[in-house]
Amino acid sequence: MDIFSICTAAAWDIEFKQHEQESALSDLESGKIIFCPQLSFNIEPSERMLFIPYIINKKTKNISFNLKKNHLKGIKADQKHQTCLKSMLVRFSKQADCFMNSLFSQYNNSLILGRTSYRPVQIRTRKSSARKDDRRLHIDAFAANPNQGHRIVRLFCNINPYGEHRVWRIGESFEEVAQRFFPKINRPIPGSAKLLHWLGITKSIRTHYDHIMLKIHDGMKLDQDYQKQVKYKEVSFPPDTSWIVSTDQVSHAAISGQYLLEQTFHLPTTAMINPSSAPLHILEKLSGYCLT
Ligand SMILES: O=C(O)CCC(=O)C(=O)O
Ligand SMILES: [Fe+2]
Repeated sequence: MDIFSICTAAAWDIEFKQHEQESALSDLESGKIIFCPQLSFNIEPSERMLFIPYIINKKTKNISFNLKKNHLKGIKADQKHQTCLKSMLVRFSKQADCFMNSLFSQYNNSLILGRTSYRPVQIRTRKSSARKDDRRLHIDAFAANPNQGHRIVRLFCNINPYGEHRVWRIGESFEEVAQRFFPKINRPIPGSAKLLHWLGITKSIRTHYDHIMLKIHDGMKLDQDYQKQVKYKEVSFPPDTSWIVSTDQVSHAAISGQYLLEQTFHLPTTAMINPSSAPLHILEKLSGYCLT
């Protein structure tokens, strides 16, 4: 299977033809990366001061922004930088939202806008625990934020001002990942989901689906032999390009690059045109029971 589906859009407020929408949607759902080589984010001259890696709080991987709450998290900078970053992220988030709802209008506004993030740290030399190390192939699943069967769709935009590409690896298909890791996963301890939520460790109930996805995520990252032996393709995203990918489905690793914008969307599996390709359905087929 081709990894990429090319989208030639050159602006964020574009109207797509029906056949463009249909093929982008079917490609996204089947696990391709929708690559937009002409879709760039315009940095205002005053925003160039944000190209410094140390505005980030040491404990976090990136600076995240919640548009609804108008709240920045993970930043270590003065008020001037914070205000500037906020205004850049508001603009990016709104443009990304507009673009996604137009390209995937078949979802009828079911895409839920999630966090926006700014990633100013060089990935190649970033220090992190194995579980948090995105340089290892993984599918996305988050310990504190259960998805309860919702999909994770992300739009990335490389804004590196020095010509540096974002280099990723793309691993095997979700079916192959699931077949390899699912058989090793035990069922959650009865009552543990409620306890985790009660203790505030998870923000909502960790469903059986979330339990399995998290175990697959950790299993992939912590298995050194798997990381060394599994087949992958290396791909490279130049500055001033954007790409959209279902990161809960597509095995990916970010190898190098600096200065990236990212917008997360969530999508109920029921809103998909072909829900049988969703991790939820693939795992339900493997396990033989309902997971949410
Ligand atoms: O920062 C990147 O390039 C991607 C990291 C990653 O694994 C993700 O956002 O899901
Ligand atoms: Fe990821």
